[in-house]
Amino acid sequence: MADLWQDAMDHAVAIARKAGAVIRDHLQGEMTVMCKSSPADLVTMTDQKVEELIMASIMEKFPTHSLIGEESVSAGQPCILTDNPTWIIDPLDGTTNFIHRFPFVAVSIGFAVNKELEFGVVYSCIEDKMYTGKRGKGAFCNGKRLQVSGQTDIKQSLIITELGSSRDPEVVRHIFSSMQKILCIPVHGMRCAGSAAINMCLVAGGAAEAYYEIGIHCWDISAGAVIVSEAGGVLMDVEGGPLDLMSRRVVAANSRNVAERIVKEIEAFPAERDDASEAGSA
Ligand code: LIP
Repeated sequence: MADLWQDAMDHAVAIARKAGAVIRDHLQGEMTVMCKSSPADLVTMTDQKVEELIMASIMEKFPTHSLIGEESVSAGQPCILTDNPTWIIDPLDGTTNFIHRFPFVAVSIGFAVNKELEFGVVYSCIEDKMYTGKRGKGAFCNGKRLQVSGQTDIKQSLIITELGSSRDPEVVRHIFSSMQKILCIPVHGMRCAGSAAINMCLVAGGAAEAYYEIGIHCWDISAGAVIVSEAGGVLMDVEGGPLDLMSRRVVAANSRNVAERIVKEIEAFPAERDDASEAGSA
């Protein structure tokens, strides 16, 4: 069916644009910064306000759908992906960037049915870039089709990762050890943009060959996952095998070749699953 979920996707684009305008507006004002799981895992009133705005708008139009949102989960809501149509929302991906006015922040909205991602919308609101991907229909940025890079030689690749928000010395050691090994393959370079969603869109658009991270959440990567795969890229777990949205681990690359080469160098470390409390209560 050609237009399945098109109305939901149109709504996601409209609400992401509206949310992005609020974020841009709040960039100018005073910010109240709070900590979540660590002194570097930050949240602002803007994250919370924008999530409320997005959720209220979705509930009004699609009252039977389910919602998973970063700030609602932080406030104790469950993080469960069921077969019901489910919106997976990061109202402000790149909160640390936002706080420092480092200009890469995004609204990220993924949508899954029967646990399969149907579309993703990432609005990089300072750059005013609207990225979209719909299963079987391609990926676009401001209406222009996206295609991953054709570079499959890891030694000529640019790799994106993040330093994450944990300051546990053991976690930091693993992160730097993986980076050192990848850098010394050698690759052309490594980058951190500070937003998982934007990192994935950069891979989708061919600006980098791969992005990997351990410690992200389902709301950081759901939308980007559709955009990368619809741009011709591949998604994988950091130890190979299929991507598990709830595992807090991701490799997104332009090709299987590059993804598998990175996987050989990544030092995996434990990260509690997004659906851990559900698994525990089952
Ligand atoms: C952030 C991610 C970033 C990651 C941070 C954090 P937030 O999301 O996009 O890539 O390194 O740990 O999860 O918290 O700004 O929505």
